[in-house]
Formats: sequence, structure tokens, C-alpha cells
Amino acid sequence: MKANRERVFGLAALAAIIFFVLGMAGNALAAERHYWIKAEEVQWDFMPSWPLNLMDGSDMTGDIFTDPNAFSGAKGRIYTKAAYRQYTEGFEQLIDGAFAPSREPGAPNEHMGITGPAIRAVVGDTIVVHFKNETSIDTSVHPHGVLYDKTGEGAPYIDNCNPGDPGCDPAGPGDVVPPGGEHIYVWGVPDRAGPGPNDASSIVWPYHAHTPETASTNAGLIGPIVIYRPNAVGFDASGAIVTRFREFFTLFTIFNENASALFDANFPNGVPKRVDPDEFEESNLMHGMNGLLWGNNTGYNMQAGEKVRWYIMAMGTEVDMHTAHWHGVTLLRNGHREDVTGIFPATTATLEMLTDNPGKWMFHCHVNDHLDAGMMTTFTIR
Ligand SMILES: [Cu+2]
Repeated sequence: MKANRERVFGLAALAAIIFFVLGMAGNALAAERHYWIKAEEVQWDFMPSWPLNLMDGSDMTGDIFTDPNAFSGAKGRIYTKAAYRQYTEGFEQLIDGAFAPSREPGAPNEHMGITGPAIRAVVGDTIVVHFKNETSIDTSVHPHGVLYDKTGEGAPYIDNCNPGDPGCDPAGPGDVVPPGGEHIYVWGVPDRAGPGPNDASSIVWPYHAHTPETASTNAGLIGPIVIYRPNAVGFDASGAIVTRFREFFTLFTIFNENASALFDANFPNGVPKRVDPDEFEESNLMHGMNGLLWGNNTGYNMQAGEKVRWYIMAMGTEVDMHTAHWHGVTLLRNGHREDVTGIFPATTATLEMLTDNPGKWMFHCHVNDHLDAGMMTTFTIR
């Protein structure tokens, strides 16, 4: 009995030492990844090329979605929107703004449009988002997939008291960040936040405002989180993640400006009088890829033979069932071959593209109503 107990104790001690050593190794590799992100208001142009349609060269004058003179009360193509933008440490300098150098033609994230910056981490890391709200609306950062406690959830609802009790407030720390406010969100990245057994070596999750969810995402507050398997990436001298493949992000959504938290900013006098309410409402549905219409979502450039990964996201309501279609190529989604991939609101897809067919190719949503409203662009394999 005694010998047996000693052997059990010995095995337990050995296991403890192994776990300790593995834990140390894990800690040595794991990193805290700090992101400095502001929510900002922007004058967003859904179609900078207007009136020129970059897909077919046509003149879009009279188009109810983009022409402010299409009918009395039409807004046209420019709206006040909110967007997540990335800064250097301490909010010193904009490095990822809508009109900052990093999103100019030729920049790696030129194509990201209104979509927020990519928050990247490796399984085992911890993500720290230093968030500042510089918009005029309440907002938050609610992540999908990663591990958080109640201060990292970014969503106000009654989750820590009884409804109706005195002092019972749905908004805990970070659930609602008011205009001018700040919050630090800390998110763990355990295995369950990373790629599953059948996933590629990386996986994309959305993050978005949740204050409330519909109004703040229609305002524009959405971005991607990418989690990599530890062996899938390298690191530069500063410890930043370096991928062995080119990455593109596309958010398919119909921004409903009628339901945006910034509706009042866009229509200070409310719904214009003497307009057809149906036409008005329809004209404020902006069928964008990264918030851009009719070929204006530019920057999808790659080399033939290059490894390319696409992260596709959707957001919105029941009309936001999108079928992303790439002409000229095929892709793998979790081992299945596709050239069209389907997504629903808040779902995502990670695809590996076979860049075997050089050319300038159409990339669009295959839903007829969305195609007709401009949800299309091109990508180029050189
Ligand atoms: Cu669509």
C-alpha cells in the first residue's frame, strides 16, 4: 500500500513538473497584444467614383442610392457614419484611418474601407484593446469567439442583478462607453478561440458595438479578429505577427441608414416631408462590400501563385444573406472546394484562394437584389 502511494505521489509530482515546464514554454511564446482603437465619426462616401460606375462605365446620375438629386429628400452617397480606427500606443498617431496613409492605394489594408482594423492574436495570447469613444453616440467593443469576463463583453443587459431592484443597472464596466469615454477590454485567446480541427490555420471572428447592436452596427462599428494557430505565423523583431500568406477582409452588409444610431446626424430634421416614405427608406439601404459600391472596394491585388487567405464577414438583418462569388478562381473553405460562399449576419468564412488564373476578375454578392444595388467589385491576380 505504502509503495503504491509513493508511486502515485511520484507520478503526480512528475506530472506537475511537466505541466510547469510546458506552462513556462507556453508563457514564453504567449504575448499580450495591445491595440489602441478609437470609434470615430466619418463622412463616409459609399461611392467615391460617382457618377462613374467602375463596373460597367455607366453614369449613375438618377440612381436613388447614390444621387442626392435623384428625388426630393434623397441623401445620396455620403453619410455620417462611425468607424473603428487604429492608433499607435497612447492614441498618439492614427495608423489605420479611413483617409490615413495606411489605407491609401497600394497599402495592404486599402481594401478594408469602413471596416475596423484587424485585431490579430495567436492561440495562447491575451488581447488588450485600449478603447476610446470619440463619436457622439454610446458605443462599445463586443468580441466574438475570444474569452472574456463581464468587463470584456461590451454589451449592456441585466446580467448581475434582479430586474427592477433599486440600483440594478444593465450597464456594467465597458458595456456602454459614452461619448468621450474610455475602457480597456481584455480578452483571452485559449484553444477554443482559435481554429478548430477542420479549420484553416487561422479563423476570423467579428467584433462590433452592442449599444444597441442594430443601431450601432448600422452606424458602421464592425471589424475582424483573426486568431492563428501558433505554428502558422512568424514574428518580426518587435514580436508582431507576420503571416506567410496575403490576407483580405470583406464585410458584406446592407448598411440600413434608416436604423443607424447616427440617423439624426444625417437627417437633423427627421424624415423629409413630401417624400414617398418607401422610396426614402429604400434609398438609405447601402449595399456595400466594406461600405463601398459599384467597384469602389479597391485594393484586392495579388500575385499569381501567391498564398492568399480571404476572411468574409456579414452583418445586418434577414436580407443580409450574402453569397460571395469570385470569378476566375476556386477556393477552399475548410477543405471544401467553392467559388461561391454563403454567409449570414455575424457569421464568417475563412477561405484559401488558388491564385492560378491571372486577370482582373469580378468579386460580388450573388443575391440578385444586392447585385442590382451595387454589391460588387473586382480583384486582380498579376
Ligand atoms: Cu448579398
